Amino acid sequence: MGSKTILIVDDTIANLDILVDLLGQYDVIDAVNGEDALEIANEESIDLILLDIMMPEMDGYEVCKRLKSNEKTKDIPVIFITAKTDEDSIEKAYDIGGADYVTKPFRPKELLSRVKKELKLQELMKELKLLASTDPMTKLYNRRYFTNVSQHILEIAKRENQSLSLVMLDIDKFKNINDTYGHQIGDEVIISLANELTQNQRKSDIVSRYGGEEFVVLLPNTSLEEAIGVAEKLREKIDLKTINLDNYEKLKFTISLGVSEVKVFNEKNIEKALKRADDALYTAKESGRNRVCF
Ligand code: GH3
Ligand code: MG
Ligand code: MG
Ligand code: MG
Repeated sequence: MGSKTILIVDDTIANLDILVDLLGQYDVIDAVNGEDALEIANEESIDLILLDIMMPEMDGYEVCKRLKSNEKTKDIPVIFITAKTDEDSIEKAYDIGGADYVTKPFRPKELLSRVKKELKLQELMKELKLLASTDPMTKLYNRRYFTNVSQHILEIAKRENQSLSLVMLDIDKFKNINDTYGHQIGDEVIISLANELTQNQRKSDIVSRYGGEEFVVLLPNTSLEEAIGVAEKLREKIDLKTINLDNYEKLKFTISLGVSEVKVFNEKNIEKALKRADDALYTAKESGRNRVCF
């Protein structure tokens, strides 16, 4: 699980001291005002925030609102810790996305237990997100995640005035591989292709398993010509690759690829570009396989 980092925000130094002491088993960072807290949350990797409400300049509610409206900090759980005990304050805290609410003077063991519970929930949430976004066999992003994130990447491309391209690829005559060597070897072929795809990607590229033996790579800041180059390199790499089976047999396979560029300023999502890549992939299959079309 690794060491967890907790950000404590309170304008009263004495309160900070008590909390830092109490949470000694964790890595603790403290902040005496909202501005500093927001900056730290944005720059450091924070697992949980303990947030005072009554602070000069920016109060805890405002800090929480800003945390929740920032993509980078919106998932950090916030436990309010405050002298405000009225119902309306509590309701408001939860309404704006607070995870828990503890009143001062707090009971140390209770607060520690709530902190532990929140960190545990956060851990489970991360696990769930990973499960929901990846394909267990290849560890690549699944189609659902790909569709979500592609929208986000298209918006960045628009904003930064950058090109955006797609490569769709499919293993050639994969049914033959399954029929000849069995499903399990077929799985190994899919996994080894997935590994090649991730090894050859740039950090910003999104590689996803789109279907059974079909993959899509989204290439930010990449023109059609450049994407064709990427696709051709991949095709060659796989063409030259040999998989050594346990029985010393050697297995070779090829892929066909379709490339398209997203019309960043004319298309609302990547659907049309996916269709063009799919059509190009079909052409690659029809014209003999083991080739790149666009
Ligand atoms: P083509 O060159 O036209 O693509 O021929 P193909 O035989 O590869 O045809 P197609 O793409 O339609 O076939 C895909 C096959 O992949 C069918 C399915 O049984 C198999 N398949 C899909 N997912 C998996 C998987 O996870 N593991 C294995 N072993 N096989 C899979
Ligand atoms: Mg205060
Ligand atoms: Mg195929
Ligand atoms: Mg297929």
